[in-house]
Amino acid sequence: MDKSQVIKRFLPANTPTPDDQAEAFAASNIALCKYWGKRDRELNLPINPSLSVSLADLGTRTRLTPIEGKKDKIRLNGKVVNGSSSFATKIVEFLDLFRSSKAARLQVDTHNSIPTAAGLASSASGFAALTKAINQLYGFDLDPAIQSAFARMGSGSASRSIFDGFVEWQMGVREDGMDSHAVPFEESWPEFRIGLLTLTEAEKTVGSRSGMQRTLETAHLYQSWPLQACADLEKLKQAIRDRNFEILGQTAEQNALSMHATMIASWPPLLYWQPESVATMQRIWQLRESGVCVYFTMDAGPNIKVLFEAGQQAVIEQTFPQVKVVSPFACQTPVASG
Ligand code: 2P0
Repeated sequence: MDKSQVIKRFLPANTPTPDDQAEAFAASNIALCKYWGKRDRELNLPINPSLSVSLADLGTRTRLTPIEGKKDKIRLNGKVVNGSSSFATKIVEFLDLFRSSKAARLQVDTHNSIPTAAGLASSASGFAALTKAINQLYGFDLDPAIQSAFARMGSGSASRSIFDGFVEWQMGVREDGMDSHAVPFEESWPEFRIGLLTLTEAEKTVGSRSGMQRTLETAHLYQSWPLQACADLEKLKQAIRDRNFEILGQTAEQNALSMHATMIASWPPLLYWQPESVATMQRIWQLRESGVCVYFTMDAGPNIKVLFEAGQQAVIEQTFPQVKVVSPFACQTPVASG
């Protein structure tokens, strides 16, 4: 099914007059149960459900302003982006899903607060912020679950970045994918910490999109992945309900290593690890042996995200002086009663 057909069913027949400006922020997210493999590449429908936690104020802020002229203008972190670059093309193609060919072109100003060197994908927060900004600009007033399904069509992991805190991306079963969207959890976990470790600046040679497709097509080991992901999702949900950090950490670490096992078993092999990645994993396992409750997760790159609770922050900062510690739930203020 074509994504423009799916989206158009939820929009007014004529593109509404846009506001003078719209601006939205979406946080980046780190999956504790990973998304790896698609059952539909046009709509980015996943083979397995996933679960993530958002990265507080690390993410993307995007402003849309209608302009005169025939072409959209894109700026990334204050710098003009070449209109024929893949970055600009992806944004314009996404905007076109929501407006008629006669509608005003837009100035798109997008700022990432994610340290680019940390190798954190900005496509998740990027497409989520863009979806929210489009929703505001045209006054669509779409339900957040629908915004999540739309953001997914830009990039799968963007479906999760529509929400904050712990988030499940339900895989869904419908052909049009409209039941494949994220759902936020009520639970928060103020002591939860994620340590971002930038281990190497080495460029990755294979992106997630083609990497997951290669794994699906060539790794026999991949057959077991959906089963493992579904089991891990349930364990993680229970661990969040129980605030059981050990079970959460164990499950997240094993899930990430299992995903990497399927990548390594692909052909040509996909090994995102660098020597520094392996040394860091071993350092974390040593810390754990010595009684520190610390785990890790990794995405399609060489860098490591350390998982721990506030009580372990001093020892983590001592062990990894370059770590950037994120508190996913620290900014949440309790809702005033009465
Ligand atoms: C995740 N990753 O769950 C997994 C773990 C990378 C490894 O979601 O093709 O950029 O745009 O749907 O969302 C990265 O995949 O891929 C990703 P597309 P996306 O965070």
